[in-house]
Amino acid sequence: MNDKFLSISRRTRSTPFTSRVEASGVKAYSVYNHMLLPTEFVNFEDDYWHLCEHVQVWDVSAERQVEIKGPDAMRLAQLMTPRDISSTQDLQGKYAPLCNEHGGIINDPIMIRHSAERWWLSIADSDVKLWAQGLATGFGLNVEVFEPDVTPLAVQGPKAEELVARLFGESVRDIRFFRGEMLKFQGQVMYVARSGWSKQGGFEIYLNNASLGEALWDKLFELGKDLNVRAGCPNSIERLESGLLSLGNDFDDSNNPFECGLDQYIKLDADIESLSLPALRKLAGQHKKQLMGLFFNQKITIRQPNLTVDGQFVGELTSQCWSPRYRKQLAFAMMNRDYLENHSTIEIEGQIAQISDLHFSVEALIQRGE
Ligand code: THG
Repeated sequence: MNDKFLSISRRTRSTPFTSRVEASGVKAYSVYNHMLLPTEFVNFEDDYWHLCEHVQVWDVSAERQVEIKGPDAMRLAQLMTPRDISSTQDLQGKYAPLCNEHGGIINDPIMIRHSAERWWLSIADSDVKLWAQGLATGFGLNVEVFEPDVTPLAVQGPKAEELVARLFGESVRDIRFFRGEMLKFQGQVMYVARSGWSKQGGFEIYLNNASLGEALWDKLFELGKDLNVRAGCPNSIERLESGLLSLGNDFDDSNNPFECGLDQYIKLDADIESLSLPALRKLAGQHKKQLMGLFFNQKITIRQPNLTVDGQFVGELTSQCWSPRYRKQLAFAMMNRDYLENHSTIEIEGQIAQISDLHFSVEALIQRGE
């Protein structure tokens, strides 16, 4: 599909960093949570190599926060997810699927605990605020649910720690994965965590005062000049290589966490009040589909998402990219488990793909010299 222009209005929200993103030469946007999300700067491959070698600043404001505040905040947060979040520490984040009463996935946010009575859900692209408000009303909970003035800015790449340490001080080096600290920029105290939607390492700065957006961006670029800092964005090559899933692309509320390989984030025997756990206990092991990785030894753009063998539907392609590092075409596909039982390859448009888990067993790829 050719790229088309996007009409931007208050409904398609810009961010506190949009002026700087534009000045950095953004090539394309997506709309995510009704907000602009940059998707490309130089080009996917160039952006990819730069991310893997240097440091990038990403405007991920579109990862909106849904704040749950009040005496029943902990109860509502736990109702929403089948992950046991009872042991989460203050300023800790947990990646957790949110599921409905049938086990379907509503969203896959990072759930951040500020205190038992104050949680942020740092959401992927679906209207979690409405869902949470509906649950709060239905269950008669004493909470407020709203979207605060918070816009995450991610700093990602091997030199991210150095850049964030220059901005906030050496203490950031001690922050562990998915933990955070309250740190100060121009007198404003904000949440800074070691996280981000890449596996190149880095931090996310949850700016909580939109009027400081341009100053924060400019400071990072001033401090990062000799680190070759550039504007970037979640990169589809890096995220496929890293096995990071994208709601709306790879799965939606017609899928359950077992189908998506998110079993590890669910505790079926937990003694918790979770809306989806009763359904998920029944679904465990019964799922008919499984999200898998596919890789081809040659470049191929698959145009038809429905995968068939001898006229039979066996799966659906959900994401694909060319990996310049492994020189493979990578894809994710929601495959019928029947097919997976006795096949480890599939022929698509005349080319054979190996079927792997979501992490592409990258070491195995290298060892096999494929
Ligand atoms: N950062 C913040 N908010 C977000 C995202 C983010 N909201 C939308 C989207 N990304 C949510 N989805 C994910 C998916 C994966 C991860 C984070 C958010 C992730 N996963 C690690 C992994 O798969 O290895 C670790 C998960 C774990 O084991 O705890 O980081 O990126 N603020």
